[in-house]
Amino acid sequence: MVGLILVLGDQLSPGLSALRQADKTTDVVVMAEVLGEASYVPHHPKKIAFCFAAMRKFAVALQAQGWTVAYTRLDDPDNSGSIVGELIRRAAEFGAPAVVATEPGEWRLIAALAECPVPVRQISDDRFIASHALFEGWAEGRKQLRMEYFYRDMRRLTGLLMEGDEPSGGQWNYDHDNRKSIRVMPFSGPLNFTPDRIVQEVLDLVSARFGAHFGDLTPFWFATDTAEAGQQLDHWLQYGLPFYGDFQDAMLRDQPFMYHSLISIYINAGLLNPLEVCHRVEQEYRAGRAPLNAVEGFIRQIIGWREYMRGIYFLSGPDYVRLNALGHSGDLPALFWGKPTKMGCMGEVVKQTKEQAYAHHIQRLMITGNFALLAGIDPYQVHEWYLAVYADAYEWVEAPNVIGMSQFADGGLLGSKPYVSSGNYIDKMSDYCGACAYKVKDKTGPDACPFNTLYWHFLDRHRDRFRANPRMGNMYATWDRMDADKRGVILTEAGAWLARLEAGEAV
Ligand code: FAD
Ligand code: DLZ
Ligand code: SF4
Repeated sequence: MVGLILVLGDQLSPGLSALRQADKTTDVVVMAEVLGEASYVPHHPKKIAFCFAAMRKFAVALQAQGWTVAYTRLDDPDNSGSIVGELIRRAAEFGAPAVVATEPGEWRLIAALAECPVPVRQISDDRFIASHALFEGWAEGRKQLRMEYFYRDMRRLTGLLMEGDEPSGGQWNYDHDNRKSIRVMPFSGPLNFTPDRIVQEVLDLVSARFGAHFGDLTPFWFATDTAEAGQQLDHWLQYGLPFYGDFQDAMLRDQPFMYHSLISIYINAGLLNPLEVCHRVEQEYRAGRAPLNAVEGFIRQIIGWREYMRGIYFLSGPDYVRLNALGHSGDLPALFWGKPTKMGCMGEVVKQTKEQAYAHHIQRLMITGNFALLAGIDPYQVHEWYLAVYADAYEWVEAPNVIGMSQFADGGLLGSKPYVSSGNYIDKMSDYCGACAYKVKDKTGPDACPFNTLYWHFLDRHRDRFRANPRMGNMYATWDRMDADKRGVILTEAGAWLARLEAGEAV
């Protein structure tokens, strides 16, 4: 009897659990480009193009291995527009009574498959190191779910950077070595792949159908299959990794990529395997080609943060994205969609996001995220923006990063204090302030950097929640020591600035 095997756009791994348990001689693989997935948030055109091109190439590779693939293109006349619709259609076409799917990375789709009239058996996605059961077991009974402790367990479990029972170099975490700023950028960034025929066809389609979405479709340079993604990894291991740790948090104008690996796009879609990537990175350390702070820093991001974020997402349930612990209700300002702003840092990161569907971690956390938090924007709107604009964004990883880490909307489940800063931090880590209409050194007055006044406004309006937080005591002590008149001026100026932002002024 024919069985259907669903492969989603972020499940492009030959070793996918649903494929492993299937029989190529009888089963049919279903893959579908559908409007529902491409537009439930207005995804960046580069992200849609990447997804469709990688799906088409994966389907070709499966066929070459002897699989029967029922592939629906977006413009196929019979396309029903949704994943469930395509399963119903293909079940009727092949006389298949049931479907097997690797569990999707989003509650929305898990629920849709559970309600599909053709029964769908959802099996676990074992491309991750920590299963749901492992994470639940780790979380059980803990008052606080701190990534650092989870990460140590992942090091022990995988044996990565371990010397027996001890961490390589004697320390678990070398983050304090990873905060250097930089003013000149010698590394030219990721490899650029010239679109081949398949990619070009997809670009034409995306341009015609999704041209109105925020973001530049071209130049399109992403890798779109495992071989190309592997080339990008090799390139970065050689030229980027050795410096990755030192300058991980640095930001420069017109340098969107710095020493970052650009592989989240490929790992999240299934083109690269996270554990294999970590073993390659460890090898660079063992061979003396990359320093420990870089290698540990990178491995922590993958087996620590990435796994931990997924654990939090599935532990917290479908309502997690609606959390709003700080009661923020401002609308997402138009400047997030590229409307003019006088803030150099925000203008730069949004421009780069529009061009590349990429921003590195500190840009996401300490520029756009920091700003949205200080300005009191509704976290759900912030979440939808991040999910739409970044090529690596899928809800299981995006939501905990945005709702939890960046917006503190989960009330501190994930982080012990909010990631907020004044302009001083941005000035230290970037060259943005030098080209800004505002003055980062001005604390008040017409030219004062908005981050400077908004920072105190945030602390002041959330005093009841954060005053007793031991990690924030110094900030409140500084605020309380300030002259009362000065505090009044700061709060008045911040309020007026926010009112102008809300009124749609190009502030
Ligand atoms: P590198 O700096 O080279 O890092 C190496 C790898 O570590 C990444 O490829 C990624 O797989 C992993 N990683 C690093 N940090 C994290 C993290 N916090 N959570 C999960 N994985 C991590 N990452 C996504 O993959 N998708 C998202 O939608 C996403 N949204 C984010 C939103 C916010 C507000 C913040 C602060 C972070 C977000 N991140 C997200 C995490 C991080 O910014 C990206 O993984 C990273 O920028 C990807 O670029 P890279 O591959 O060049 O990363
Ligand atoms: C992101 C995305 C897009 C843009 N389009 C499709 C699609 O047409 N078909 C598909 O199978 N998957 C797509 N995806 C990825 C899914 O949205 C993703 O599988 C879910 O969000 C779960 O992570
Ligand atoms: Fe951003 Fe303020 Fe610096 Fe301007 S001065 S770039 S607004 S931090």
